[in-house]
Amino acid sequence: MIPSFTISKKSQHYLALEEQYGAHNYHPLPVVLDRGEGVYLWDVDGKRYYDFLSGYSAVNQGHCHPRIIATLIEQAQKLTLTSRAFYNDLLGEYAKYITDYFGYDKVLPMNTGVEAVETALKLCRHWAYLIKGIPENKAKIIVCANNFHGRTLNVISFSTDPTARNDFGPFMPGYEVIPFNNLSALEQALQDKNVAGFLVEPIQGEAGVVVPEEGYLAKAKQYCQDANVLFIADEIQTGLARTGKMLACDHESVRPDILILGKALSGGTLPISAVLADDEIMLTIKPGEHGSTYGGNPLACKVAITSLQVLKDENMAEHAAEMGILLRLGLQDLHSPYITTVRGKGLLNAIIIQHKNPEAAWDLCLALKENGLLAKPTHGDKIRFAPPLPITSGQVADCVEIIKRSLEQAFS
Ligand code: IF1
Repeated sequence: MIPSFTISKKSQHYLALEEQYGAHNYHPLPVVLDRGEGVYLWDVDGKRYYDFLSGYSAVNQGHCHPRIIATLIEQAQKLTLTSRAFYNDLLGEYAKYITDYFGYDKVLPMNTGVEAVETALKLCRHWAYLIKGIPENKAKIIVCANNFHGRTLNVISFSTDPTARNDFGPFMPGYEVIPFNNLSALEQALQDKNVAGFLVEPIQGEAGVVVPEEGYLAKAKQYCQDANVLFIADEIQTGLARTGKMLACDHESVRPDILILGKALSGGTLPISAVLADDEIMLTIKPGEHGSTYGGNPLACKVAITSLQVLKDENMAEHAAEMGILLRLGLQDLHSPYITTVRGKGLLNAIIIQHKNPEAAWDLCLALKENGLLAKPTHGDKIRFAPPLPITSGQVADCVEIIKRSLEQAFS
């Protein structure tokens, strides 16, 4: 059984405030955090934890990375927002930096991940009508079952998760859902001449870190190319060194036609997202056809440049690949009867818990919290293990030990 845990008076105060005055759209683990540094988080009582969620992969560089924070502070005291009604001295510099970094002609800067997904879908439809010549309002975009691309009404229109879409209708038409990691289903769907794009997560994060078979991405890209359909990669969670390469698509040398980034593009400091594409696609959107109040603001531009620089300067992709192997081996070597699967790439990993108690994954996360490691279940029986990328081999070993002890406590 999990050790009986108490919530301190101080923590209860914060939980009560959120309960009373905040929407109840989450069910967080009962821990109240007030400081983060590197791979660590501290709660209001000064207890230290390993962060094994990394803000859902928004904190790849580690909490409050000194170089990113220094840039944030310096620029925040100079100029934060001009709007796109005027030019500023950073958007052009950032646009050149990020397009050189990933090898695309242009970038369209947005804020949240789902805004970038919406932008990519609008670009895809525009390209379909203006370049490919699909009849007006006939463009179709293929997506995968168990996808997660955000929470807007358009994006949940193609979600297959009842919790994400029930009682939010009516939904946006123009999407076709096929099984993930199924090339014949994609080949079949691409027979339709009105297909404009294929939107896919290279690894399905929310679905529980579902890694497709080797070669899936490369073949999917080839099928799309043969059908004159845009391959759109949502790398919001898998990108920026998380899976052991700068992009998860790099594992198969796949170059998406439209690349979507978010989360760690700011190192966890503020919402920054980006859509990258070449001119044929990007220039279909003309002045006045798309925009955002904060998109491309000078503060975001400066922070994003530093966030990207840090990933390369500290070899975070290579390090994530090595630490991911250590973590998965450590978890497999536990030979726990309660862990049926250990899977992932780089430092995007998950375990699947098997136990008669339907709350087993939640109970394990409570035990992990008591033992100084923060993680959260996804879809019931899966627990994502995704620490910030600077984690050391010693810290990985320490965390495997914590997981071992917590399994014994939670399920003994
Ligand atoms: C929540 C999930 C993760 C994403 C991918 C787009 C977005 C996300 C691949 C939208 C965002 C976040 C959203 C947050 C929890 C978290 C999440 F559980 F929801 F699915 F990471 F797996 N594409 N994922 O993962 O980006 O608009 O949020 O910036 O909504 O609960 P956003």
